Amino acid sequence: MFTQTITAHPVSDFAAEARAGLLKPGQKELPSKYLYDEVGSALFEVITVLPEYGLSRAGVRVLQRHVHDLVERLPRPVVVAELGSGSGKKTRIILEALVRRQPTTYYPIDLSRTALQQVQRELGHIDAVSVVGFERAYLDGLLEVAARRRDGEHILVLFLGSTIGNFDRPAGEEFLRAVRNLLRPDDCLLLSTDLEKPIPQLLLAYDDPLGVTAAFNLNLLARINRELEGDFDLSRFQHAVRWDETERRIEMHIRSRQHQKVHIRKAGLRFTLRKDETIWTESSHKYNTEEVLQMAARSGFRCQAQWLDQEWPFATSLLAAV
Ligand code: AVI
Repeated sequence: MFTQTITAHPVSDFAAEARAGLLKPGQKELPSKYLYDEVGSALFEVITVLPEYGLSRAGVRVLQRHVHDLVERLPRPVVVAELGSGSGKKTRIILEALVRRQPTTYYPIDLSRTALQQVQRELGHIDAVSVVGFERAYLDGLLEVAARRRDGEHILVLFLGSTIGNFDRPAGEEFLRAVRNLLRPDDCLLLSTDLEKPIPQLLLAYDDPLGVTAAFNLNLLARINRELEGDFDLSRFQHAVRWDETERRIEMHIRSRQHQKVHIRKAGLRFTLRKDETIWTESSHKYNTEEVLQMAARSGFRCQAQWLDQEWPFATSLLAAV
């Protein structure tokens, strides 16, 4: 076993991004990446086991059923880079199958040090797997993985959990293209996408009766209070979820229950919210299988296989760089 973390010291731009989003004319916004501090990541882990949120279990089922087919289709030798480190459950399925074929280096790439530490605890004990975490933005980390590749070695990039759904569609495609540009022909991308399903089912998945997703969302305001000396009174806000039919996405918002003023000292920001005004915190786009193939082709990949979950419509696609 070998584990290592390559750390970065990025200048915190949380204050600047929060300020820009909250000063936006029209719809106020906060970037969804800030949902994942230590509290947010722990709440997200709970979301993944909620009965109403079938997405994570679908991703696990697809891998459990098809991992041998997946491993057979990979070029060799291959190192594994993961964009976002997740809980390690899905990655474990892949790494355990892969090490039967070859010792494997696994590079989780995540801005969250806590997430990297967790994945190292979870996966660092698999025999013949070396874990080298990169505390970086996805593309910066992947660039470093590519720079470390030895002659003849291929890269398998994992982008699981339908994280691509949190990008707007054009930005998601742009991101896939940027990933492709860091790869060589025959390197692979394993891409998971949540598929369209009945709207009431989706609304419940993002507004669960236990209120875990609400807590996950409102934690963003609590985080601003903790880290940026904000004075959000959480009792004056509520979680709100809507389906946008045109964009085919779930939107998560935080609705102001009343007219109120907020001060965020470290962002140098004072602003007002009207009653029922919302702050948009996340989008979660839903796809169809054909659209995933087209998006992949336009970004420089050919689809080698696409595996589906029937219980909770969900696709995991193995894409090879052309
Ligand atoms: C991480 N991401 C794919 C989740 C999603 O479904 O969009 C985040 C999430 N937000 C609320 N529940 C889950």
